[in-house]
Amino acid sequence: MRAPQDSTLAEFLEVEPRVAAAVRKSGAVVALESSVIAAGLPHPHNLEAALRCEEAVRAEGAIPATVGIVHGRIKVGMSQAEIQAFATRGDEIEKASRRDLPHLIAGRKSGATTVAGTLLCAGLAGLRFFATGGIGGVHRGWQETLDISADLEELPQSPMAVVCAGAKAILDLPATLEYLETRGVPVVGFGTDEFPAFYTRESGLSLGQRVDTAEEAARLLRVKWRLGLPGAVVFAQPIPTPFALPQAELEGHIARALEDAEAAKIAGKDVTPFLLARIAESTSGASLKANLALLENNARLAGRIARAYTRL
Ligand code: PSU
Ligand code: MN
Repeated sequence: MRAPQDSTLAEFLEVEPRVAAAVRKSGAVVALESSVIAAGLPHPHNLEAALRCEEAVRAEGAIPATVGIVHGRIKVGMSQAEIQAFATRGDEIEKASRRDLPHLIAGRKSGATTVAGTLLCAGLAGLRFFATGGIGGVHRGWQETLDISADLEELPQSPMAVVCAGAKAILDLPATLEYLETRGVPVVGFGTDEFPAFYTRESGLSLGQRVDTAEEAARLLRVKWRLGLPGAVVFAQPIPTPFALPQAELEGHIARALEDAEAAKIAGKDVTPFLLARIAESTSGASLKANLALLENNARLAGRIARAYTRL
């Protein structure tokens, strides 16, 4: 892993001093994405989510580092003011996945990093742990569109523990798991035998790999990386039960969102933000609460796994 003090990288990469110190000392640092702030959630819930996630990581004794591109510089450990700006001016902030980095940095623009973008940027700074809500995946209808999230290409090459609540059922979840299997990315249920589907605890898709404690998760990570196997391990943790949404209701919302996207001819990088916004609108309050609860829960677990890893 290239260190942040690498002089070529320093031109583009700014690691917040406390984050850099923690990476050197214990390694118990948890990266958080900024796409969920700028595009995934409406104001002021996005700001609340971002701050609650950082706090949850701290409560576990780890250091949070929210990642984004600010005026052409990769920030690993965004300031409160920067997070606030992303939360309030989301429409001016571009989506930042792997392919967008040269364009954003060379143009001195700001970009909210997706899972793929965050894994890449956090990896440049030597981070090993990451929490998000849901990973991107293979889109329904991929046979026609070839729409497969760059997240699925980043996971096989980024040595990171990725804690999520599975992926939203707006995606083709069986195809998403097949793709990860092909690319050799372990998807491990945390306290579950099934791949969770973000708002719901179940998807009907069994995983065959499960851990129940942060210590078990840490041991699995150690084995993977000691073996020299590159890439991430996905820990899929179901949404806390009180916040889970009824499955049947959700399917209706998802079907309508997909129809709307097709009618409006949404394509490319706009597909996911469009679907997320539609689902958020149609499910209103309950889905927001659910979203915040699972984000915080995942940040907490990532903090706990990071700490457990340092104790091995
Ligand atoms: N899924 C969610 N919430 C999100 C995203 C996905 O439930 O906020 C965001 C993440 O940043 C993810 C990105 O990395 O969307 C995937 O976009 P795409 O499908 O265009 O790769
Ligand atoms: Mn896409």
